[in-house]
Amino acid sequence: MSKRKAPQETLNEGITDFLIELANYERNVNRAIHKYNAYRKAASVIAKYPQKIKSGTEAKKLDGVGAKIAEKIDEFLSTGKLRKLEKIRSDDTSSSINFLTRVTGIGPAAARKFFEEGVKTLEDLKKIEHKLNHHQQIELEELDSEYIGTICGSYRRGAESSGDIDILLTHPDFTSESEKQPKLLHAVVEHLESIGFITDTLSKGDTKFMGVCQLHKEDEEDEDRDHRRIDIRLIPKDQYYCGVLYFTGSDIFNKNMRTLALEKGFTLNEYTIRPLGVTGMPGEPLLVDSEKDIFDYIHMKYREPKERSE
Ligand code: DCT
Ligand code: MG
Repeated sequence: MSKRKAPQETLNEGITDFLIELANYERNVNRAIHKYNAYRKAASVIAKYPQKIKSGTEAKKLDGVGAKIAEKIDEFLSTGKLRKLEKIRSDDTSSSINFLTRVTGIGPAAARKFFEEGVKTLEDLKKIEHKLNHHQQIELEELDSEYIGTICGSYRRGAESSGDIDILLTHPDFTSESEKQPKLLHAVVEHLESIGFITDTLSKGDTKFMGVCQLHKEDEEDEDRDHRRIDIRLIPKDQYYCGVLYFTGSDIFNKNMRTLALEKGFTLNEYTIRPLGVTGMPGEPLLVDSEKDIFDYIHMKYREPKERSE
């Protein structure tokens, strides 16, 4: 469902965006809560203003827009940017503190304290993870944008309804050669528990979680929730796409594809695709960086998930 903005919200979006960025800077970096409030108030009245603002003077007529903000609006309207913001963005201190405050559970005060102790980046935060509280740790994992996840099974094939939910997860730090990384799986599970999506755990291992989740039915009473079995698997990055292919199915499609692979001299399973030698012995796993790579190896035309019923 797309959340379209009311037209007046987008009319002066350039201005409201820079005001909010300045507000956050004042709160997070300078701890200047009055300035923060002033920028927020100006952003809010401008967002409600039903016309495109053409000058600082015009904006100044609005309650909450003073001379200094009007000046910034003029600068923004004539140059498309703001020197003050350019400076803030390029400043190491403010960008680090702003970054740190994006980890929920780290407020401006804690962010500054971390910064002063030399903790400035995601890497630094990971090193002192033991010092973070539980909530901060979960959000830290979430902030890690390198996760890759795919909902597989009949859902990915576009089925109207699915018996269960199969989620595959990977991260570049986790490969079949690396150490196990159960935390990569557990952080995601804990997050889904904290938002009330996962309701029960049947089993939780290093690489596989089995449990129950609840889906809200949009058009029904709040209490009426739909419970589903959910499996989440953490897969080494180098085996991820063979896993995605397998768990997308269908089972019949998989069987047919494996048969074709064998005819072409490859053995394919949920982990790897390997060439078969003359003796029929499988060789080393082939490099796979997408589902399409697997189709290509066996000279099969790529099929979209919704075309994989058989
Ligand atoms: N799979 C397979 N062979 C099997 C069982 C499963 O190749 N014997 C693969 C293909 C689908 C994937 O695992 C997930 O299995 P299910 O959840 O059982 O199937 P589904 O297609 O997602 O159907 P449902 O809507 O019933 O969950
Ligand atoms: Mg399924």
